[in-house]
Amino acid sequence: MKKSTSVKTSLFVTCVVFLTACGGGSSETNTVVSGAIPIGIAVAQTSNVALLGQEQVAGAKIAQKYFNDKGGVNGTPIKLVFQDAGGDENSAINAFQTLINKDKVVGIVGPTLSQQAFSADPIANRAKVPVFGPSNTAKGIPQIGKYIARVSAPVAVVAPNAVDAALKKNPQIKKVAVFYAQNDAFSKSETESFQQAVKGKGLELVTVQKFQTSDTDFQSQATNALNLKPDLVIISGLAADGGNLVRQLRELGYKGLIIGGNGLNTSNIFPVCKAVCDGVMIAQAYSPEQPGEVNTAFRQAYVNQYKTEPPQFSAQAFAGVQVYVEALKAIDEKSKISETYLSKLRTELNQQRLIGKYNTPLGEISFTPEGEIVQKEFYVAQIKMSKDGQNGKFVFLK
Ligand code: 1QQ
Repeated sequence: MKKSTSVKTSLFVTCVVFLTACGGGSSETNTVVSGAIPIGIAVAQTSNVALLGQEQVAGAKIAQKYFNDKGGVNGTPIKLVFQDAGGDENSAINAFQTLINKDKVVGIVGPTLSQQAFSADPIANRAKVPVFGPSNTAKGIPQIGKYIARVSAPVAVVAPNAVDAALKKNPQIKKVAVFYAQNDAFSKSETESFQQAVKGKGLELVTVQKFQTSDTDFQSQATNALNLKPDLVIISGLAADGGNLVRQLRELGYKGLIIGGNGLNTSNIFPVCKAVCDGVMIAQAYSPEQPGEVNTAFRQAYVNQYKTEPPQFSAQAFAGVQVYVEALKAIDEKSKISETYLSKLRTELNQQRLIGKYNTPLGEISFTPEGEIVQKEFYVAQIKMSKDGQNGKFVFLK
């Protein structure tokens, strides 16, 4: 045992001194992690998408403190390395490349949008660096490659719950108008799931209206839809556009139920639609009431810091970091991480993470061999705003 370790160490030294002797690009990863174990977080810290991404930063940071306080990876702390993935594909690609090549992380949690994941994930996959999509819910994410998994349940599993809940609230619903952002992969995927659910319930899909995530004026689409007298509107877009669309539908006199998709799943839409955010229903892959020990600690830490209940995107980012930590512990128990080449560690981490069961704030989760999350519990919440539109909260429906 000892002998093979010292052979490995001397090979490592040789590679560092004579980089080229170790053969091209792969030599870069013939290094070992010394000190705190770097995990990359590549989510949106700027652009409109930061309305969603800032909740992910919060969740990841709480996870870092929680697990390091508990001893990290068998005594070695983790160190989150943040690179801003912005709101578009290029920013996500740059963040991934920096994390992979410069920061030499063992794995990545990111990016925020599926639209970004379809461009950035193949880069990590080729570099053999594991990725957890923390909020990538479009169809096809784990199928991007062997190194791509997600902790965010797909739209096909989550979205239909909101349609069921809307029908429970108002069994008279017959006509449904659907809106979606046609320049966003997640929105296109989610609207498919919503439209299927609507048809599956025998409801009439009276119109499908398209917009762009960069739009601020929805008058023509909203008017077109409202002329058809829908009694349910379903929106698949992101926070800023989605919030504006909700507001304009109400300003045009729409009184029926509105379902917002996952892109509206943040209190950061409250300043956009203010009082008329009230009543919007959104399916959830997380509930603050989840009774497990880890969620209780996560919830407490979040409430202490932010004075409000933790949102789904924070819980999912926490779960991504958690699974890495627990998988790293399992690896380290078999052979010391501090003596394992980074390239080998990344591959082992990719395999190990898919094997375990994890008690996370999302409840117990595990993964299919392809990297799809297996999660048991889903919820639906409805936004409740104060009369003046200054404060709001997500009320979970029974
Ligand atoms: C995706 C999403 C986003 C709305 C999460 C922030 O679900 O892009 O897949």
